[in-house]
Amino acid sequence: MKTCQILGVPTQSGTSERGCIMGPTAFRIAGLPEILQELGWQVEDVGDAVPAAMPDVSHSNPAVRNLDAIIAWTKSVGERAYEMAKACDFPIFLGGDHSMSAGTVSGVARHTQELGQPQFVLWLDAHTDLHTLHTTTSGNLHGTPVAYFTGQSGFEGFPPPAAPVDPRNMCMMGIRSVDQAEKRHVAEIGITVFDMRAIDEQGIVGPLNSFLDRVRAANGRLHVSLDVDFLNPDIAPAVGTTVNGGATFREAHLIMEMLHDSGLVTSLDLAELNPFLDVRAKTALLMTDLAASLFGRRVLKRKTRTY
Ligand code: 5AB
Ligand code: MN
Ligand code: MN
Ligand code: MN
Repeated sequence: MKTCQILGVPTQSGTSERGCIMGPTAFRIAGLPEILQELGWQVEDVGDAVPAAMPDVSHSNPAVRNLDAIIAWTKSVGERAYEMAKACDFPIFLGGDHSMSAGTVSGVARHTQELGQPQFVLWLDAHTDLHTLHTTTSGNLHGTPVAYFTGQSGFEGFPPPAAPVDPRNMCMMGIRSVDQAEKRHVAEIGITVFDMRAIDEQGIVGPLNSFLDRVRAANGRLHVSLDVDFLNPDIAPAVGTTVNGGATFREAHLIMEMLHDSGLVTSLDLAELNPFLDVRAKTALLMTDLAASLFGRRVLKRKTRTY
């Protein structure tokens, strides 16, 4: 039986909006571990990560918020993610704001490097999260994990990622809010971006298959990072950074179903769920159902849930 470990990563220091600390609990109440078991996986919930000791740090950019806490989380989550990637077939990380992914992606990529395979990342988000400590103007470090784990400079005080992800092995979908500094950066380092305009024009299937073909051809391992704000806010209101014009219910499920069929995905983040902002748990339930599609739940067998 395929094994999966689930780790809660209750970060919220990466955002100014409080509530992401409740994210892992909401996923557990929504029944994610049991659903994956029903789908034939051997599931172990390994509890919640705790941050390492907070370093005494400051930064020249006065906007930067909670740098000590984010460094502490990145250290501990990076270790936990690395251990999980070694110990099971499929680690799942329940966020927590998206600063969690500085740790999760760098941790799984370290194991992938040991296996001698390339790490690929599919980033499903309204945002590119490509700021560094120097370019962020909001100071919210959930806007920085991609720059960190791809090994960009500008992360003084952080442990350098053991195996930086090659930006050319990254694909972003759903993008529709990018700051000036990120725009320059994204083009420069060669990330493939299918923004919402591209999805409007081409749909999901062509763009996603072109990326999955590359992962397969390179014998890569694929990490998927799903930010709640990838989804349109009317179906997924439980997030601090809503942006109109996001992915629909079916676009999102189709991505998950195609990812399952590809057999290429080896780890997953469910990021940015803020249950404090939810409406009758509909976002927590939708995110859980999306994970279920990624783990093989088929439409004809799907239980109907009322959101
Ligand atoms: B999320 C923004 N670029 O830097 C900033 O939700 C938003 O993890 C960051 O994608 C959003 O504050 C971070 C304006
Ligand atoms: Mn994000
Ligand atoms: Mn986002
Ligand atoms: Mn930012």
